Amino acid sequence: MNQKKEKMIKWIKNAGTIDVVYHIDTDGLCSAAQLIKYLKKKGKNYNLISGSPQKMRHSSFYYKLKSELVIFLDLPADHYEDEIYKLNDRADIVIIDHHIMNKDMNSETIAHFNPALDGIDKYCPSSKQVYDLFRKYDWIAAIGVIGDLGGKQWKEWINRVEKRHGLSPCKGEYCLDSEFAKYDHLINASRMIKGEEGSMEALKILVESETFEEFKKQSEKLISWEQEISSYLEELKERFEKDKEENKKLELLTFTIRNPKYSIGSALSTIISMEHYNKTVVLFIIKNSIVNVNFRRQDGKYDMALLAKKSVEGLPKASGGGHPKAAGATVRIVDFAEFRNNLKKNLRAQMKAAK
Ligand SMILES: [Mn+2]
Repeated sequence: MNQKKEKMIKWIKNAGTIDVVYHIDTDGLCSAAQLIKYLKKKGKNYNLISGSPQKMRHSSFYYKLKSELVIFLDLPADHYEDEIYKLNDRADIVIIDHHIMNKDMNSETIAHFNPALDGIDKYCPSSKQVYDLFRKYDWIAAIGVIGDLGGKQWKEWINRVEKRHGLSPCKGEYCLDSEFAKYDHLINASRMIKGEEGSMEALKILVESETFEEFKKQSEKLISWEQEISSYLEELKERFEKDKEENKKLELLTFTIRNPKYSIGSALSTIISMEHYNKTVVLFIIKNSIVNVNFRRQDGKYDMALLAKKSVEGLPKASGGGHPKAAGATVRIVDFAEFRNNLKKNLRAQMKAAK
């Protein structure tokens, strides 16, 4: 880890400009904020590029990366090794990510951080990985860790951070009762309402706030967005309880939403799955000719990343993956029926294997 860190610090020091590619969820934004603060302190120039596993599947995405050093945060760059190696011909690469590892990419010109490589044997969101590298903004890391549902594994650490900032210690299993969790909601809301522009706004506030107190004040402007999202989520939660489809044998709850007002798939599936802890929850969000799918299974009995990945196999222009408890997929509407069959088949296979 130290050698890798030294290499990264040296590359940062020598680079004229640095491309920072980050995932636009709370964990990705909190990872980016910590890194950007470091770059600013060092007087470095940087470009911010928001990424997602979907975007990274396309070669055209990599045209945007023009600097001699590219840092990927909370994005499974090792899953796109062909593109990464091509990019590596013209840039040094740092990958700080905690998705299930596909490949150890470490080399002379790539520094790859993943909990699986760094001797961390528990679920560890990227915000915490970045914090462990720079050790400066614990409150930002705590928001990111809770946002990525890492509160269960990092509760003692979060309690210490809370104490340092004069907050009372959270008690809930995932620390969702923490003061820091509120700011995860605010950050999420800005992305759900305004998309990339909203997440940029949240990132800007994180970067411009030196202390947690400052951030609390600055983020007040996001509150009205959060209120709008909260009531929309409430409305959809009620609709879910009324209209969900249940497959008892497969312990599966599914729900379809057409043209939602905001991009709420990830947040809604997390909320619902917490209330249906021992069920596999799958949301289908249909927009135009595309279906976005969110998979959740909070008791960890089945692997959602595997389920997502397997269920898109053989489907053109589809992708799927993520974490064991939370995953996502994208499929074309013309393949929706086949995808649903795959989903049931693969879930059945996992149940059988678990017995
Ligand atoms: Mn993450």
